[in-house]
Amino acid sequence: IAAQKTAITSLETRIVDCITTRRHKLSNTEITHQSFVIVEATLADGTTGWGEASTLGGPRWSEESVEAIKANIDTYLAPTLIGQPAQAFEANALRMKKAVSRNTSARAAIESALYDAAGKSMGLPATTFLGGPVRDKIEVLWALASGDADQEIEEARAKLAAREHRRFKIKLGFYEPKQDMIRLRKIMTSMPDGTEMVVDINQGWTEATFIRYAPELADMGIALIEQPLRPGLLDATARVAQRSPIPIMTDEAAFSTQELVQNATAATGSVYSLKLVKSGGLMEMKRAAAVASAFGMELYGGCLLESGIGAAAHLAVFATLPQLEWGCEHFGPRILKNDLAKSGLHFQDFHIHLPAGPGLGIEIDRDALDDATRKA
Ligand code: MUC
Ligand code: MG
Repeated sequence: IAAQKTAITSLETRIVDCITTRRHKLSNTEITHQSFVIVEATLADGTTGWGEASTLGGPRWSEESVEAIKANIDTYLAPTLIGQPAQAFEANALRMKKAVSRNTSARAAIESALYDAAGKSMGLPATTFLGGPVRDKIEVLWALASGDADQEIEEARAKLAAREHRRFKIKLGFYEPKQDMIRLRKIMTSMPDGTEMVVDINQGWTEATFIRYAPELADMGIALIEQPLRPGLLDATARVAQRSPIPIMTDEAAFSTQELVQNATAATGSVYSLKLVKSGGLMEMKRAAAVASAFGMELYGGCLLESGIGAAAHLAVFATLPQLEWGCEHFGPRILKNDLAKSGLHFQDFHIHLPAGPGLGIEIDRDALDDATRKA
């Protein structure tokens, strides 16, 4: 009977374009809006659940574009799930894997919507299906990425004053390293002593550039270096990690858990950034966390500038992890002019709080969603 009540009756998709509060620059792309595919799952008892597939700069940060995600969900993924019980999470994940290869963002969005819908239908938070929470708030950092040091200093100071963020991530690699060092030093000398700063190079450096500039990063007290080299450069990244005085975080180099194992075995880094867009689902992201931990890596709760919908799905998993040494970076809801969730997510005292309530615990802002929906 429970299965009938929670049978999936539809999986509706829409593309949304959400304007950001400022330009966000990465080594290989820049954005002034975030595009997502929003999935609305409806169950036989009328319950609905929400999921979000995030992209960054079109099919640039990863190979999926919103147009492809929507087409692949509508044509190949949704039809395999209609009639299945929403809470048959493993079986549904297998069905999706059988229907498409990779398409991780698309599969993760559907899985989020099913956790949300099943949870709401049963009156349980999504975390219950993932082992239950072991924390109810997570330290959350903010990313500085306008490329203008004065603006970045002002932005960081405002976040500190509002007690929203006290750890920052800065994007490097869109300028020459020399220029980036000047920019970074200016920012670091303007921050309170001990401010934790992560640098994300998004594959922008070579091994030689790394060897040349890592001592400067160490001198500035940088806490963590994210994805300095291109994915696939296992040997070079391992050499870099071995000589680096600062821990290296693996991001784009490890989407699948197999890629994570290859990187961990090659010792390319000692921290792993968890993202739904990489793992392809909530369960798989939790498994990736276990694999990384088993290799002795520390964990970082990564993002792809998701709205409150995607952030809540990540938080449901992050809250249940035995370890999450580096906290998370789900500042996405705050960099959108209009977040797609109107309640549930709460930023306070440098932390993001786990939404309470059934499913993902958020309420959708239908006006914001309709306004952002791309017209055909
Ligand atoms: C990335 O590579 O980490 C996440 C935060 C941010 O500023 O960019 C993204 C992608
Ligand atoms: Mg990154």
